Amino acid sequence: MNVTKFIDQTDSVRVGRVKDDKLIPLQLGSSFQSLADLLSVDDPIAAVESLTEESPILIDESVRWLPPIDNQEVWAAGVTYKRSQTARMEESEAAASCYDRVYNADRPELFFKATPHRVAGHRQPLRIRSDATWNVPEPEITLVLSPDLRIVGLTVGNDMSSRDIEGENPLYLPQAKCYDQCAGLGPWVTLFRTLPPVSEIEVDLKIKRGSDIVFDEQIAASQMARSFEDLVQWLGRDNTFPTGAFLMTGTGIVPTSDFTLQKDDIVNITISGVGTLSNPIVQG
Ligand code: DO4
Ligand code: MG
Repeated sequence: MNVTKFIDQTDSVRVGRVKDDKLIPLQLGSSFQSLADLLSVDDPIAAVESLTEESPILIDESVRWLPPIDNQEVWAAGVTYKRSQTARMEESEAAASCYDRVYNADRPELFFKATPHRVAGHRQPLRIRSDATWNVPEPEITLVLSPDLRIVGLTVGNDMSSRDIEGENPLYLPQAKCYDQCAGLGPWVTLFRTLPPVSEIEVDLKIKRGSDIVFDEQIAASQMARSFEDLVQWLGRDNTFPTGAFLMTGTGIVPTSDFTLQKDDIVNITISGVGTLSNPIVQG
């Protein structure tokens, strides 16, 4: 089951359920006042099914998607795939041993990625920093966590990164990662009672420039060096999330060092069993 947020014809923010090619507005009531409320209960699927549905809208270009987030924090894990480890070690001699050690350590790299106002939804622009020259999207399976840190669903995540800033000095990581429009989430949250086996999940990144596809690569989630559950238990150590959280689980796809994202590129990220998140890129 897929649930999301969008803006309706009266310019109101709504919660909806996506079924095939239809977006079905849901009537929230006193028990559930937001999407985050639905994601917080023991059985979010049953909670969504209990809501009154309005007339379905045919999904076309006119749908105004919003990211499926309310006031949760967005966190991210890093260096969870071999490819990320080698790319970071190439990018920065100074930090190479940090990345090498974290890949093999018990404790993962976890960092604060974004507050909701820095997050873009489906078809909304993502930003390249005006002071950055080497930028990439990072396509990441993103865990949707309830306040008690159960994984209630998955969404598609884009952890936009400025590799020149990150590579200059590892202490610049928060600036390379966290700025306006630095995170993509959506188009919806796919709710699961039982998550699909990791062996069945694939991540696909395609970057379009004009009419050309200038980057096209896939990675199997089974290449991840850590489990989702392990990342979540580290995130939850002495750290509470009263309204839940989103956790990006790291990238296994990093373009070669001669590639940088450009203004007007379109980044399409597909996670099998979830959907495709598409964002145009802006700069300055
Ligand atoms: O330490 C750098 C960031 C790593 C990251 O974002 C990733 O591996 O996805
Ligand atoms: Mg990342």
